[in-house]
Amino acid sequence: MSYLKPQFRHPKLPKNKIGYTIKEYEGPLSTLCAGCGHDSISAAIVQACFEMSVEPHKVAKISGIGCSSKTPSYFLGNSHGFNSVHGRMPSVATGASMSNKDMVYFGVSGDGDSASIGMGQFVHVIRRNLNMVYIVMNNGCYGLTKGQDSATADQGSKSKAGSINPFQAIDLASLAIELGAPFVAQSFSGDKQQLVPIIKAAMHHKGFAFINVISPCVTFNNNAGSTKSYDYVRQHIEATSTLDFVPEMPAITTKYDQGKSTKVALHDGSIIQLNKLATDWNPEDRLSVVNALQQARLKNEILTGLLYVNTEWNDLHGTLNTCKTPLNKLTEKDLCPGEEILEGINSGFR
Ligand SMILES: Cc1ncc(C[n+]2csc(CCOP(=O)(O)OP(=O)(O)O)c2C)c(N)n1
Ligand code: SF4
Repeated sequence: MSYLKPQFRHPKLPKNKIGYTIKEYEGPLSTLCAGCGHDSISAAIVQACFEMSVEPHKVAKISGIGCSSKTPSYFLGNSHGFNSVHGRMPSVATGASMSNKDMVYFGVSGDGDSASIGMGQFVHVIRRNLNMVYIVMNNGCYGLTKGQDSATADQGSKSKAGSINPFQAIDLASLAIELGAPFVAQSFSGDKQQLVPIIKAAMHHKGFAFINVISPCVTFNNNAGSTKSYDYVRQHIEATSTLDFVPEMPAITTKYDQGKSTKVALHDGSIIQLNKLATDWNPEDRLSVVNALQQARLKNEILTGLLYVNTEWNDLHGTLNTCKTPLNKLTEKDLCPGEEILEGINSGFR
């Protein structure tokens, strides 16, 4: 295997709205195992950022620890990144976002990173509705430490070593919906066609956007008996919808109706166009989504697509009424506005 990524690209690669080719969004060669689902998710993030014409320096990638958390080293090489501590990505993302709300924040985590050591951080970042895209690359095991079962491994599933998992699985998508996450999607690393528009919609959603992506670990959890293997997922996947994302259109307020299609308008006028496949499911009704997820679980199916969306909720900046200007853009005059103004502020507290 070569450890040098070829630099050559076709000279006529298509350019996006800001004049960049996809090369500007790629990163160095991945050192993950060949065939790891995580690399496909990285490729989907690169594609989504290219298509959204986001300026790479306006993106921050923050991760915890694990093979999944290593991936930000291999995509968006011109963006900011912070590979933090196991399970602590959300608090680092919160700090970064509080100091600069003008960036797109990608939080990248694994099922071990989010559903065990980082569970406390996961639930609280949802509760606070931080404006970020939170991606869990979910392989049902701790890949980096050689494949121990994680808390999302399904009860009864078999590890490569042959042991049966006796514990119930934590369903991160259901949990996120229960906790009030305003955007929850689920996908499969092998389905770029579905994943790319989901990531684009999540980037434009103002508030917490959670994407649980089933991402097989080819080295430790791709065996018969695993419910996170490529074969199992391909046989049990069930899409709620197909979707398309249309950025910055004039606001359309059409509501969901009898037909098979739903349009969801985001804050900036962008549109998520959903073509419903599941009949008894409404992505804007929490109860309907919880029901659909439970039904799927009973049938051992993995429901994918944009599961739930609510565009009405205040994100953390809105709730706290934070300063509009990124802290690094504040001048000395902004920070020390003078005695008179300080006196006015102080008297407001008396
Ligand atoms: C505080 C701490 N505890 C334990 C570990 C060991 N450790 C490293 S990665 C990992 C789990 C990774 O699993 P997951 O988040 O699912 O990522 P994957 O490697 O499967 O993508 C663990 C337990 C650590 N690095 N730090
Ligand atoms: S050990 Fe598993 S999760 Fe880690 S890089 Fe290899 S295939 Fe991917």
